[in-house]
Amino acid sequence: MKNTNLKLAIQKNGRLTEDAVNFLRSAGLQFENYKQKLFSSCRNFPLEIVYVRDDDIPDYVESGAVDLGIVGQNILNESNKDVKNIMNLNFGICSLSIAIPENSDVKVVKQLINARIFTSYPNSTKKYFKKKNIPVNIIAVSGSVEITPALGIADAIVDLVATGRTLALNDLRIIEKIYDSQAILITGSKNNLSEEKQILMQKLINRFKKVLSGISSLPVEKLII
Ligand code: PRT
Ligand code: ZN
Repeated sequence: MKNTNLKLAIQKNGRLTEDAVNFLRSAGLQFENYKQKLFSSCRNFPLEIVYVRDDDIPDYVESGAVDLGIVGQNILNESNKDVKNIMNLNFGICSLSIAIPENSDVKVVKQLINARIFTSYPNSTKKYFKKKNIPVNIIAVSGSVEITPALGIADAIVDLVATGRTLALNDLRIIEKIYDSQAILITGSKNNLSEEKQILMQKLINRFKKVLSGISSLPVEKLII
């Protein structure tokens, strides 16, 4: 039987999970505890919520494996997939920033010429320095980027910053912001959705818009009448 339910991917277990679940629930969607499952079906809307690694979400959305996804703008900027941002969701707020040791003599980014820059965001970093015409050595690592200056292997890092506590703990300071990021709702640019699914998606988007504008007062028992 053809499954006409919409599919929405969210992060399975990470910084965006709780906020994404709360957001969906505040839009009136009713679904079971997400922790034990890889997907949940909503009781009151033809929607399946799929729980995956955040890095995989743009791929699943681009290929049409899921119709919608909630992911950090940073992941999208880094992965360069053919998906579109439907709306900013106002959580997961952070920035991708360049940081240097507290005691560094560097005052402006231009002085980072030929510097060794460690990051988990090599594409965003490369793009930024290329645009600025500053040649640098970018070294990609998968995590714990903040430790690399103390190890003596990095002159600067490029990493996500939210409160700035992690940088401060590691005696690092921001010298420049590359971009701001927050959680966004995405869909595929080229997916051929059935008319039925398009209508459902529009209903869901309208509902999300109401939550974001703080005027959601619709009954939650039944979303489609
Ligand atoms: O397992 P999976 O691959 O799904 O998750 P992940 O480990 O790759 O990602 P996760 O859960 O750490 O982050 C998910 C998303 O949350 C990111 O892609 C961002 O969109 C968003 N986000 C918001 C953040 C932060 N704030 C953030 N502060 N992601 C990471 N950080 C890290 C940062 O890398 C640094 O290590 O927190 C540290 C800095 O935080 P502050 O508060 O000390 O500045
Ligand atoms: Zn990830």
